[in-house]
Amino acid sequence: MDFKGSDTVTGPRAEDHLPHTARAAVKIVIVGGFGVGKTTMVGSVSEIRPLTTEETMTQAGIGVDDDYGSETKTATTVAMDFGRISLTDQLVLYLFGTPGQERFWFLWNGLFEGALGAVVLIDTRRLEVSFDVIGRLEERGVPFVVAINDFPDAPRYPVEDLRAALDLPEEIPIVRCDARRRASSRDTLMTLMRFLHSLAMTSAHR
Ligand SMILES: Nc1nc2c(ncn2[C@@H]2O[C@H](COP(=O)(O)OP(=O)(O)OP(=O)(O)O)[C@@H](O)[C@H]2O)c(=O)[nH]1
Ligand SMILES: [Mg+2]
Repeated sequence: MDFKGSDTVTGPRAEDHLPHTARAAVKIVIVGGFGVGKTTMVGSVSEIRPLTTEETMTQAGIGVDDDYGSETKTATTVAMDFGRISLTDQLVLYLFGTPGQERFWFLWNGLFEGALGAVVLIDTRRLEVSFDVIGRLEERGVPFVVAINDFPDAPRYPVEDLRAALDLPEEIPIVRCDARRRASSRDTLMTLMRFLHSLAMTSAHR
């Protein structure tokens, strides 16, 4: 029977297969406020075609949604982003991007389940939203690094000023990144993995 309009289901592509050398798979979440570049980061770094759940922002959402930047941004994540990257031959990260609009934040709990660590993306034009984001990670005990996604018209504060403003302890890494660039997003994930490794080493020696 012909199902009119249904998509053709194709088999996995060669690049969808896990490298046969892969030994460990880790779940990482990419969090942050509305429009900070979470979907962009998952998309730039993923080696498989990322799964996105973006919906067009409607007029109805304006005023209900955080409407910052809605003149230029036309789509928003309503459930999650998903991607995958092999950081080394042996280590594979599964990336889950959260929705940024506060009305979808109830989904975060499920997304945090089993996550080894998180990247908090921040936009220095709207630092205040990061307090809630960081608070939620702290509540759930998910270790994180902070990545400043540099937008062209965003103020460039020294990292130490941002650390003080966000009230972050010395050991939490803060990096600058451009979520649109694969190398930059990959470096951010490397920083997170190094941080998680150092935490594991510290607790092993206690
Ligand atoms: N200049 C610049 N623009 C960026 C960067 N990252 C993302 N953008 C742009 O910012 C907009 C928002 O990016 P998204 O990836 O949709 O942000 P998001 O955090 O997933 O948004 P929500 O899911 O709605 O919370 C897009 O138009 C991107 O092209 C960046 O590093 N620099
Ligand atoms: Mg998104």
